[in-house]
Formats: sequence, C-alpha cells, structure tokens
Amino acid sequence: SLSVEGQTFIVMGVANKRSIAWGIARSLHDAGAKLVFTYAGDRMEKSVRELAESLEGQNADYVFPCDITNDEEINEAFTTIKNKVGQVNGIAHCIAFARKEELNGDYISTTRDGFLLAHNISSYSLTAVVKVAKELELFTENASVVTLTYLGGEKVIENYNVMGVAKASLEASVKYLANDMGKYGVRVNSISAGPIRTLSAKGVSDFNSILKEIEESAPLRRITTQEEVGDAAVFLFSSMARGITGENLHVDSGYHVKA
Ligand code: 0WD
Repeated sequence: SLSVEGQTFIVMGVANKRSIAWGIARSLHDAGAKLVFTYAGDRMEKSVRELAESLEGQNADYVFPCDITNDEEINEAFTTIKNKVGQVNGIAHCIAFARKEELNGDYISTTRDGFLLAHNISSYSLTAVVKVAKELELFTENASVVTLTYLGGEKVIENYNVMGVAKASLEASVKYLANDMGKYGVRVNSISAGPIRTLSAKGVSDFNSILKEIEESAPLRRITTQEEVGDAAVFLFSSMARGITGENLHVDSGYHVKA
C-alpha cells in the first residue's frame, strides 16, 4: 500500500521552511512516518530543530549534524541514528551546492575548484551516504533512497552550468547505486523537480525568467510546489513503488516534454 505509517526516514538537507526537503518531511509526516533530520553546520541547527518541533508527535531530538563532505561525520551521524532510533526505511537526500559565481554566464569558465566542489557536495554525497548506510546496516529490508535532481542535468539550461554537470553525475550515480543495492532489496531513485523558489535557487541567475517560462509553457501551466515533490517522494518510498529503481521521476508540471 501507499502507507509509510510507522516507518522511519532520514531527511537530509532541510535549510528552512521553503526547502524541498521540508516538503518531503511534511508529506512523510502527514502519512504517519517518523522522521530523523540531519543538517550541515551549526548555522542550520536552530531552524531545523524548530521545524522538527512544529510537527505534531515528531521527536524533536531526532536532529543530528551531518556535513556530507566529511565521511567521518556521516559515519558518526548514522551510527548515532542507528543506536538511538534504529534501522531506517529510507533516506531523502536533498543536498546540493555550487558557487554563485559559477551559476551564470558561460559554463566554460568553471574553475577546477568550483567543479570539484559542486560534484563533491551535489553528487558524490549520495554515494557516500548510501555506502555508509549499507556498511552500518542502517537500511531495513525494502528500504529506499530518494535524491533530487533537475532538468539541467539532462539538457543545457542557461546559467545552471556546473550544477547541471553535477546533476548528470548524480543521475548516473542513481543508476549505478540502484544496481549495487538491488541485491539487498534497497531501491534508489531520483525526482527531477521543476524550479522552486528556495534558498539554493537564489544562487541561480535569472531564476524569475525560468519560473515565468514554466508558467507559460509547461503542460500544467503552473510552478511545481514542495508539496507535489513531497507527495511523489512518499510514493517512491512506499511499497506501491516496489518495482521501481534506478528511475528519474519528473515532478515538474510536465515541462521536460517540451523542446
Ligand atoms: O528549483 C529548485 N529549488 C530545485 C532544487 C529544482 C530541482 C532540484 N533541486 C534540488 C537541489 O539541487 C538540491 O539537490 O533539490 C535539492 C534541495 O534544494 P532546495 O530545497 O532547493 O534548497 P535549500 O533549501 O537551500 O537546501 C539545500 C541544502 C543546503 O542549504 P544551504 O542553503 O545551506 O546551501 O543542502 C544542504 C544545506 O542544508 N547542504 C548540505 N548538507 C550537508 N552537507 C551541505 C553539506 N556540505 N551543503 C549544502
């Protein structure tokens, strides 16, 4: 069934109430799931704790630091989670970063440093997370992982630049990880979300015209919401999606079908 009631999910990448991760958290919560949040850096702790407290019946102590550029920190966070909360039915990976200077103009001006940084945080982090979870036997049977990507990983989208290249790498990782983890019954999928105004989206130049284009020409003629992505994530986590792995599900008002 679609039910994830009583199941436990780790949500990584809540920065504030606009975060897509928060949309996923709310949908999972509404469906009766128990949540565990991870955040990067002390700067984020307060807002993530406050958001966790706002969910009725949610244990607000299930909030742990996890900078995904640091293998040791992932190990510590997941060890703590396994000890305090137990095994998990899924992980939502909602993390990406690129330098603002590299999210405009020509892709060709990307620096080696900026390229590696974007790939480290936005792509390798998924592999690191799945690897550590596997090693620590954190996954229940039939667990699944959902990450977030964007059309810029498939097609050239102005200004998205190095993040598009990192998303292409992330999408390929989803396929390879799905193949590795399938033998353990663990599924790995991505959601390709339409553009949504969040903290990260602020970094992309000319984001307003991207939104305008969606409203005018996406099949559904409206902007994707955090709720729509959250509900699709619940589906992918649920046993209704038990036959789906290595998939990239577009939740983007259908914009990906346009030329
Ligand atoms: O239009 C959009 N907003 C779309 C976003 C369309 C399609 C996909 N996405 C993707 C993003 O690329 C990302 O993978 O969705 C994911 C979530 O992004 P978001 O909800 O748009 O952005 P935001 O609310 O800023 O959350 C991203 C968070 C970071 O926030 P900040 O603002 O501090 O960069 O990723 C986390 C952090 O919480 N993050 C990290 N987490 C752990 N370790 C790290 C790190 N090193 N760096 C960033």
